[in-house]
Amino acid sequence: MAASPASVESVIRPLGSCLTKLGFEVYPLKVGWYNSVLPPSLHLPYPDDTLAVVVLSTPAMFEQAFLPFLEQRGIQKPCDPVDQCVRDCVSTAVSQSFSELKVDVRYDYELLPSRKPKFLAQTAAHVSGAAFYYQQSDVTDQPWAGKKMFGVCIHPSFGGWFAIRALLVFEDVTVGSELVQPAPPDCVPSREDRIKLLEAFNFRWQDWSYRDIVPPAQTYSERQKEYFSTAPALRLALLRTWG
Ligand code: B12
Repeated sequence: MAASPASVESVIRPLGSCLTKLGFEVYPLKVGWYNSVLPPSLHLPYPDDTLAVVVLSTPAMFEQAFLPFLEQRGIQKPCDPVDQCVRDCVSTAVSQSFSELKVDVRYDYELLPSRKPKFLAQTAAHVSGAAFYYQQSDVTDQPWAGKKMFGVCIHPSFGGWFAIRALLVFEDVTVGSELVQPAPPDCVPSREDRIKLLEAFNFRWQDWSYRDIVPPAQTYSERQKEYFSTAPALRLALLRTWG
């Protein structure tokens, strides 16, 4: 595809129309927005104006994509079934919509030979405007006395009830000033709530409470919660009990 002002729309529209109905969301970004906040060892090896798209799963993905996927395909060991489903949905959308484009698809669970993640999902979500990434450094006068606290993204509609699944880099699509970087909505603006959020994410993520730091439009269903709170090694057995 030739670089043109229509490039962003002509990528986002077909991708969105395949993936939205399966419970995903897609957000465009420029590689330069991502690389500018990271050290060179974590850069994506593409020019700054290259178009990329970050893919999130919303609570609906479980019922709209995952359960039908299991029904049709069954369980293919040894891969994680949700990862398999996401891979299937994303690669089908990419090959149906962009058979002529070179697309570098990176999943959240993939590692480089250096053992670093293939992309930093939270940084990508933040710079695309999809979900604010609350990091330790976003809290003034920190109460944690030098302890490392992992950061967490919060989505304006789904709070913490979502996941960041993939980054697609459209290697030959260059975008110019028509793609303006949106600021992610700062839905946890106060210091007290940011402390509450980071403590819930780091110390008790299993109780789901960090996900409700803003009132969510939709949360995971009971069945989805049961699935994700089961240890990965026991999930296949759980799926079998669902028939
Ligand atoms: Co985890 N995990 N994880 N995880 N994990 C991910 C972070 C992710 C994104 C996976 C996903 O959605 N598919 C989610 C978080 C979703 C969200 O943010 N809303 C996730 C989750 C949900 C969890 C768990 C709740 C378990 C679960 O349900 N899956 C727990 C909770 C944490 C806990 O233990 N209490 C969990 C646990 C873990 C462990 C196993 C502990 C490790 C280590 C955690 C960590 O390092 N953050 C873990 C990993 C490794 C990951 C993974 C695969 C990579 C994260 C990583 O290594 N980052 C990601 C998926 C992915 O990204 N591919 C999921 C590298 C570090 C160095 O990055 O701290 O962000 P960083 O630092 C960079 C930024 O600060 C950036 O530069 C730094 C690098 O130099 N930067 C930026 C600098 N300045 C600026 C400025 C701005 C503005 C920005 C945007 C960035």
